[in-house]
Amino acid sequence: MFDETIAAIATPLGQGGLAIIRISGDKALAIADSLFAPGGKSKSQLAKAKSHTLHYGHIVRDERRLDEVMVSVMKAPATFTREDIVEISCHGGIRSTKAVLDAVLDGGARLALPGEFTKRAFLHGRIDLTQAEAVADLIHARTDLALSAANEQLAGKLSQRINQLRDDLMHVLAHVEAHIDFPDEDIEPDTMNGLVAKLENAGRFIDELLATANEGQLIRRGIRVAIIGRPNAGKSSLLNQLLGRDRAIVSAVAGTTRDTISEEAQIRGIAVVFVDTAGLQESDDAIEREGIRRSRESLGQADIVLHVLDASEPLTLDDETYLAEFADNPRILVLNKSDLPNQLGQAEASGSPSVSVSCLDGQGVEALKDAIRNRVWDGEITSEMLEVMINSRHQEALRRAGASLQTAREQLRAGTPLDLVAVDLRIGTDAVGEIVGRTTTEDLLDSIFSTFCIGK
Ligand SMILES: Nc1nc2c(ncn2[C@@H]2O[C@H](COP(=O)(O)OP(=O)(O)OP(=O)(O)O)[C@@H](O)[C@H]2O)c(=O)[nH]1
Ligand SMILES: [Mg+2]
Repeated sequence: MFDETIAAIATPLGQGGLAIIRISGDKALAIADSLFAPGGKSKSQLAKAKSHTLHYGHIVRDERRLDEVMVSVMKAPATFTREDIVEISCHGGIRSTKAVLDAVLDGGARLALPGEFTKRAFLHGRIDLTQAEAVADLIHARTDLALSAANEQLAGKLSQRINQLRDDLMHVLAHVEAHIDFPDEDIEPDTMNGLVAKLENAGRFIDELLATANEGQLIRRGIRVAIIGRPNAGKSSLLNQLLGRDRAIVSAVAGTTRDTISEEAQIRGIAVVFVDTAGLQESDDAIEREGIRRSRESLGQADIVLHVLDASEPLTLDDETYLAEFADNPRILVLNKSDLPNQLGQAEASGSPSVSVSCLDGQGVEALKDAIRNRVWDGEITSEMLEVMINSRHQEALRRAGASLQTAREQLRAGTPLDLVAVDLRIGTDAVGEIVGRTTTEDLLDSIFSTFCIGK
């Protein structure tokens, strides 16, 4: 299918214990043999070796040893790309790894594009498109939940459901198309009811899948949480508490934090980027103004706002301004300094949950973590949920499919000519097929695989 043999360094660039150079394609074995001097007792060529075997030796170029290596030989078709694959494990130095890669490229391989190994695995039918995406999700997973979801998708849990859906739709389409050829024959009422029921089931199923989109985004991408409040309320102290380490400078001087500070933590299984801000008050100072601009910017990107109030003091005008300003944001009021006598009373803010904490001794911080988690996702995260977590590409395709299938269903009921019904049915079926990659375009594949790393 592909003429070119591709190669890339599959491990991160840098100094490490090992680095792996991956070669895939018809010439993989020949190229490796042209560079490989077997060591130890074995003198046999890699091309003659059994599949899935490991070989010790040296990479030699112009009679100069570049590196002492282990070479794995994996012959088509039982490989990741379904092509011959050779993987050279070198010492993980930047220079030596580059030298081995250069030798492989000069030997006739081409440098692989991002995700090109996985793309070949897809184009050769080894995995479908949702599984290819799961490979990227797996690499990028930042939490255990994201990892589990990626593993389920890689195992084909989502594919199975999508393929079943597509089969059902193909069945309806085949019926409808068969009757287009015999316009004198009406579809029997019973059959017609059966077809409409199938489309109704498909619509319900699509809605169920669509309902997992938010969770999917949340698990894969995590959320951003901005910490705001007037100077000295304890924003930086709260950041440090949530991270469990001393990240931001805390002091009794108002206006300590002038830049925005973002750090990621895992909160109840969700990746959360916390952004400590510099406050929002008017200022004449140029640096402070820039800090305020950045605070506003991070507020715009935040999924949740943590509004910190100093509960040891009565509510100030600034507090009230911010309370009013962020009334429409998903927010949690953090009543800080609970170790001191309360002067604030219960902060009034309709609909916003509030949590009392002390950043001095950590009291209430665990309850705040629960509140953050519940603000974005109230309910259990079950293992069934992790099995299907659609991403935004799947969501978009399912929406299109849902709309076309609904039209087709209404037309079918209304007795619209079947050739018209078939058009919408086909659009819907194709949209479902896009998810697993039965129907694709080069643009779609490019947009998916370009997000991969080189060597994957
Ligand atoms: N007693 C008590 N003091 C606290 C608590 N949290 C913070 N403080 C103190 O409040 C002062 C301000 O804390 P910061 O965390 O620097 O407050 P901030 O909101 O980041 O302040 P700016 O960066 O200046 O806007 C420091 O002296 C902290 O030690 C708390 O829960 N209890
Ligand atoms: Mg601060």
